[in-house]
Amino acid sequence: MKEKLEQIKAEALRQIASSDALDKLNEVRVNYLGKKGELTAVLKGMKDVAAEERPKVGQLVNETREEIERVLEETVRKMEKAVREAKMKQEVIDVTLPARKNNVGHRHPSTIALEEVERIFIGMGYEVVEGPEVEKDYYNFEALNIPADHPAKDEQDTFYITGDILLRTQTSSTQVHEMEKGHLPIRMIAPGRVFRSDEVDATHSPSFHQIEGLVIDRNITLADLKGTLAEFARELFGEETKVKFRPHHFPFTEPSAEMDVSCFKCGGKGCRFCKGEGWIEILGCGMVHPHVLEMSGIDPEKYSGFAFGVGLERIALLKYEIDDMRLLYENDIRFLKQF
Ligand code: 2NL
Repeated sequence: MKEKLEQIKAEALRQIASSDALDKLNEVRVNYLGKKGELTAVLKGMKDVAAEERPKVGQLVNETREEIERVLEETVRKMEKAVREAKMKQEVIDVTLPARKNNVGHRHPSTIALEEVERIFIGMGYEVVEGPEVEKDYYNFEALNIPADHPAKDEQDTFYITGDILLRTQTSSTQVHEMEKGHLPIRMIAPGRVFRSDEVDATHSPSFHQIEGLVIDRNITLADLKGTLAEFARELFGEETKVKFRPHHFPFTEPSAEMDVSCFKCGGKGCRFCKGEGWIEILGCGMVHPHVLEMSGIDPEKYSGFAFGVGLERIALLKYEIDDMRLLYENDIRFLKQF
């Protein structure tokens, strides 16, 4: 019996020594110390041992079990430590490595200018409304009092899709849709892409962006137009900015004007930037023509309003002192990075 136990112990220790993974050690534990293990089998065979021998054999079995358990525990601890150390070595962070460069993009200069204009008008209680780029002739021209024989309607200037459907040349069409809804008063701006059949040069593009504004309420006068647009100019170009209105003509407003701002480079003295004028043209505006109100179902006896239109690219070029509009469309990263 003693020999049998020695043999079991030797075989168990040999298997422990040759185990190269934790689950192999667990296999050894099950095979030798488990309920159906070899040592348990020996204990079960005690009934065949003479009664006076049993305590001695029992003690021997226990000693064998303890020895196997001890070696097994020790080997498990060593192996767990080795696994932990290997993992730590693998996961080491080299804090001296250069950081990976994080290339964050930013807004296009035209977008910056648009959001600035939106911020100013939202601050004065205006709504921002968008509309379709493909329009009926009626919304782009007729409802704005632009007669059928007006030169702007020429195929030379406007992209027609059919005789009656076109790419909008101004965002006024969005404002006509809004007037037709009949919810008054109206205080809105309509930013968006517009199209004109122009050749590309430093100041022209067949597709550019416009922001139009429209206010309709009772008792709106030219004083409201002047005060609003003067405040807009001060917020956009600085508190010192002065404005000047020159009479003009648009079919959709009466009276109409163009607004200049005092040059924000020289303060109005005249410089290279304003070509010695001291003033820079910035937008067109006027009191909404009574016929335009009437066509959209608004009673010009009860309501009046003012409107204006400003080119977004023109604002961006002025604000960032860019001298060629094409730079805004080419998306050359070396140019865009500067804003
Ligand atoms: C410009 C300036 C302007 C308007 C646009 C407008 C819109 C409605 C009614 C009346 Cl719905 N007017 N828009 C008014 C004045 C000027 O744009 O330089 N346009 C070519």
